[in-house]
Amino acid sequence: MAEEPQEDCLFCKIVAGDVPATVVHETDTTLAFRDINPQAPTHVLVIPKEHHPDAAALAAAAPQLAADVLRAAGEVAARENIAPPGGATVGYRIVFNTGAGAGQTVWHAHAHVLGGRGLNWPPG
Ligand code: IU
Repeated sequence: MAEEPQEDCLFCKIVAGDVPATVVHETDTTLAFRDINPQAPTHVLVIPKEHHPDAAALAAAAPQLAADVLRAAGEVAARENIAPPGGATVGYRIVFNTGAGAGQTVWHAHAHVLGGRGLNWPPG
């Protein structure tokens, strides 16, 4: 089910162009921009342009759109030169923090694409 832009949603405002962001990739349905507080040399957020509150809600309501976000995340990784193949040090992480206890602070579904350094497991 399509959701309307939410007036109080930061990422809806970025989609609308009302809040600036450093956009690195855009498709008809997704937008990718650099995180303002990067946790790795590459830290890009990929969002559906349509408002969904988190990744699970997105996948349940709009599975094709969820797939669009994942495909865009892969395209961002390729552009940022963090995608395999490229040797043992190349790789990236796609993270959907879901719920406050997992660190979600913006209630518009978004994939973090992180790479450009070694990434430990398990995550914190
Ligand atoms: P989270 O998974 O909901 O915690 O991710 C939200 C991210 O949005 C977080 O990494 C912030 O640094 C980032 N962010 C941003 O890029 N631009 C902003 O204006 C704000 C947050 I507020």
